[in-house]
Amino acid sequence: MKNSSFIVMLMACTLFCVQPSKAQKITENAVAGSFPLFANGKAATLVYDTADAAVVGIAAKAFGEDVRLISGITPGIVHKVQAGVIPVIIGTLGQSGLIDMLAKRGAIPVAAVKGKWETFCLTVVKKPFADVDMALVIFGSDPRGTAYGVFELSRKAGVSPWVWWADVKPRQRSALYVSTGAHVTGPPSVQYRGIFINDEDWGLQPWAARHMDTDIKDIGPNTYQKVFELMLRLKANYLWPAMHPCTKAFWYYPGNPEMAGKYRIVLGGSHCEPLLRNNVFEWDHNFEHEYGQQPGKWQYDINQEQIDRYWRDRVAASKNNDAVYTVGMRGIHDGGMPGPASPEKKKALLETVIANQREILSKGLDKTAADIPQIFCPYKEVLELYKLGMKLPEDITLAWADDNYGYIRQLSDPEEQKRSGGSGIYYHLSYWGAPEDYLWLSTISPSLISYELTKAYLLQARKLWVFNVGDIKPAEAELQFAMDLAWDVEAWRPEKAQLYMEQWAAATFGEEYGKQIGHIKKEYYRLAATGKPEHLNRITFTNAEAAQRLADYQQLVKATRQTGQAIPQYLQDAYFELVAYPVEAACNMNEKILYARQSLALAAAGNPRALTIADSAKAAFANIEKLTVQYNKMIAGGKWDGIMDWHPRKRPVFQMPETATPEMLRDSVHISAGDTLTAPVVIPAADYISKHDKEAPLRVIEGLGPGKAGLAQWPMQLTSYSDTEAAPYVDYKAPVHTGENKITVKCLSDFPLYTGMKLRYAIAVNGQAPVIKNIASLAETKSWASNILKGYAAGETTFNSDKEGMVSIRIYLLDPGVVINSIELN
Ligand code: REL
Repeated sequence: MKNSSFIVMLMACTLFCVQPSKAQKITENAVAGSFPLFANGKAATLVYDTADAAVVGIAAKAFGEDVRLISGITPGIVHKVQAGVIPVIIGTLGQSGLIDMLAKRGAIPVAAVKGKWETFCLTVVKKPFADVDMALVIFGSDPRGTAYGVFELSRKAGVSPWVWWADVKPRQRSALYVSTGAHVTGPPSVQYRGIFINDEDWGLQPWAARHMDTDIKDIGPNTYQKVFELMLRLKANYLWPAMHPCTKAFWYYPGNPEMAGKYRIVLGGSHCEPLLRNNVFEWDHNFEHEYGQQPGKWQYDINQEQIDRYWRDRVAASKNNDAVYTVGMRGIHDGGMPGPASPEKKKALLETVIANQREILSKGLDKTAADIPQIFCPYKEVLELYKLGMKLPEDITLAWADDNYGYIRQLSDPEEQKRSGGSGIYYHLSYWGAPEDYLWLSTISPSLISYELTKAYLLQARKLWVFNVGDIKPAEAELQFAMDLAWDVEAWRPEKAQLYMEQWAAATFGEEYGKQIGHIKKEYYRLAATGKPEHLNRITFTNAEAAQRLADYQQLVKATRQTGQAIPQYLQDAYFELVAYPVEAACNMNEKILYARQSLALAAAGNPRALTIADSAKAAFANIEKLTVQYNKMIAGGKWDGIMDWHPRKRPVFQMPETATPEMLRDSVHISAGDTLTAPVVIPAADYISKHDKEAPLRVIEGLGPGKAGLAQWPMQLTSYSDTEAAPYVDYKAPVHTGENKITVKCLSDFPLYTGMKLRYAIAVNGQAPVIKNIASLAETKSWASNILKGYAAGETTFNSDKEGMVSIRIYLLDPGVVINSIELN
């Protein structure tokens, strides 16, 4: 190319090809060239083309309402740019005439957005049209991208995604301006990011029946409409709908998939709901109504024709929806697939099922199977079949599951990482099942979520992340974290995750409360990491641990109340839902269980204080109910009536435990009151004296695992060391006594990265030969159950000392994935 033509092209591009620049600021004061969203009692007019996808209009209207909440002014919504009006032009490339016109004129940075998944741009454009001075343009690569762009502006203007779902009212402002520049966001780190509404029996279903879909008394289109709006605000796109027997199937109400279509939500089904069929209702209860005959057995080798027909019909019905289809087969609900007893034969049957399902999909949707998004979720017993060497077409996404408690069972090995369908994750923020549920409060920390999912991302699990969110409430903050991470995995890496809640609280309640609420959340997660409130009756604590735990919880409640007093009136309901209820409820649960135990111990020793302590336990029990009545009946004008249940499934932990009685003291009955050990010496893993980590970096990750922090190979190098020769290590000093010393290394209760890997550390005391320990749990075993309840896995060694004094302890981290939390001696 000649120099002169190059210069002409460059000039043309400077004039007509707008380049993206840094993010705009939203300010209350006008700065040069900024765009007035609203000012002087007037709001900019929202403009979108009616030819664009429905979700664009939906987002524009929701945004109009957001502006009204902040300013008191309802912006006009029109479909053509009008002379003299200041517009916010909203639309999708290739679908909005207005946006395409701006693109043609080179007024918006098209190249940075076009053809990308869910990508959007916010840009202030001068003189977009001859008779319009300036416009704010929000345009997306696709309709969801456009909607995300609109809700991104809402968030920047101070409207929380929880504006409706947790009553987070925005702060009123007299003016808001958007600074100049064009900012492109996306594509997201993970393609499909979603939620699974599960175990809805004690919250979402009764509440929806009472307040939202009163005509059908179920979770129906009105509820889903709100769920979908929330999802768009959180930049989520994928749903496994509610599926318990208390709810009729999502597809039973035609309004549900219709609504999903309008909101551009991609539909799916859980691990036991292949091809979008909900079997508990549709096979077990509604088949006869749908087909005029009995379904027969849910067993593929003897009832294939019927089952195929049932799947075929749903695939046909789903033609107009975006969907990621689950393939495979389990029992009607959450059990193994009926069929041959031999695992080999079962595996072969499962392969046949999947082959036939792909044919059904291909014929039903008139596409080649490889072009239809599908997932296979090796959940529980299915993982064992998969591990037998099951053949799975490579375009199917492998959706690896956690162990239901936040630890991912396994990820793709180097061969699996080459699959064209990639892999994804099914992860729990809430769970019903053995060894014990946690359906009430949401207590999983951002640090753990980030550690597990960043690790998954590193091993290429980038196609789909779906989170079991129970009833959505009260997992609001954790869900928002999960979605923010799925959108941008770099933003909240494990080493930064501990800071998330401070930032979240500042955005939700105001800058001035960020630090305090961030600290409250941090403590809340730390305490739950060594015993979720729902698991306390299954965990023993030493007397010292119990006393410390109670003191910490009471301090936390004090801080929560103090901050609560400062929170403005208009955010009180939100504060109760998002901060105070979980903290106070968790504290009361600890008081109930631990005071009850303490009262028995005191009674056994004949101490009359036993009765006062028993009263404290009973008061804590009563408080839990009182707080829940407040949630359901008193806040937000009764809007949440039915959403919160303090004893889902009436598990024993929710009952009032036995406490000391006057009779016990009178008769000096001696009863076992649990563990009364004295406390061990605890050395937090972060307190090492020196570290040697040239080969593989070791790093302290705050908020990960029991205690304040975990020490891990991070950033993860994916290298295992067969011995200690070249492995990274840390050194500690620890006191020992004469004779045998037990040394316990407490670690995150995790799994090896993938089949064939281990989870080993090595320990060497006072220069002795290192002892290698593999702390990997085998899911569903007794030791795994005990580990996940108490919050750690432990490796034990002994050291014989001929004198009392200090010794050196060296710990080598041999495998990626090992996280050390503390070294304890007694
Ligand atoms: O994926 C899950 O977590 C579920 O399978 C379980 O939580 C279980 O099905 C539960 O819903 C009980 O019915």
